[in-house]
Amino acid sequence: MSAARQVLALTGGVGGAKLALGLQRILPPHTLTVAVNTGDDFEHLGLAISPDLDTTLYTLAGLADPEQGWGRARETWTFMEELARFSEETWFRLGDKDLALHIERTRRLAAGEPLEFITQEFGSRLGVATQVLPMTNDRVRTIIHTQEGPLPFQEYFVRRQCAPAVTAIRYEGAESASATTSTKDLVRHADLIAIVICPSNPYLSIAPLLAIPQWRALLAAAQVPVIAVSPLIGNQAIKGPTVKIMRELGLDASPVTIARQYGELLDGFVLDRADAHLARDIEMPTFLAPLLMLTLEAKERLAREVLRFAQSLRRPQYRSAS
Ligand code: FO1
Repeated sequence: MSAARQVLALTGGVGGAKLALGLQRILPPHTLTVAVNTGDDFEHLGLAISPDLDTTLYTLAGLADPEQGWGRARETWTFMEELARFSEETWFRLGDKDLALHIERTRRLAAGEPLEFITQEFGSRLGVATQVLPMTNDRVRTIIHTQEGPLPFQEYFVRRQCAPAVTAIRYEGAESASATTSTKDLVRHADLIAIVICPSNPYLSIAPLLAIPQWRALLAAAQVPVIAVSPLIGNQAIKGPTVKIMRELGLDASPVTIARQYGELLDGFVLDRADAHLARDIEMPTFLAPLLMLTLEAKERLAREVLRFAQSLRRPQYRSAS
């Protein structure tokens, strides 16, 4: 693979970042771009928090907490302990090291800098050889409608631990949001070879990006294969509440449902080897690979297989040239 060839990965937080790390490790430096969900972003204690961006940055920099997947490894919690003396707002845990990023991002956003530039600089200061970008510079907020009423994303996910039953999910602001200039340029770039949708939660992590009309148009017009990796193995999520949410929304919790939802955006779908029998129900080329990424080697192996699959697919004929 020549050094100029570029890969674009779309991801949410912890699950998707694992494949992004595998891709980063097998690709030449500066040939991977990761566009990250910002529907989970929120303002907390006066700070601008972008959890999925930070999870991706920390993972690619080798700084993420290995057990929980988000936040910093070897974190200390003095700030939270002191905060608990003065406030009840302790349900969302901000570690001492992590806090630095939130404070600096908040300062720079308030000074009018786009999130894209701030994130690019954080990436280079962390020595990350991958371009990490927000899905948009605009404000998009995922709202979870539940049987108990609408909840902002982090209220649902962290404070309520995904307990309330989901009735619908809205991505506020997505209709009028734009993709970033860097991603628009990349999708039209002659050296782009593949777009990979990571095995992130389709409803919470990938759908906010796909709810941005400009992103859908970019993917539809892309002149390279777009493939997705299943976040489910059988009817089990690799991580998180995907299956619970699918059942609450009345959907069959199966990789087939997810492949059909991505539908025409995709040229191919990667299934776990255990799901070989599902391939016949998926109306596009499929590829079988071990999807559990418990080790660094497993992440690299999946990344290699995913790119090999993408490159085996013929350039989509039905797409109009951009
Ligand atoms: N997840 C939790 O379950 N509890 C937390 O207290 C928490 C704090 C937190 C702080 C910074 C950050 O970047 C992420 C954090 N997360 C926490 C993870 C995060 O909220 C979710 O995993 C994502 O939004 C879903 O992708």
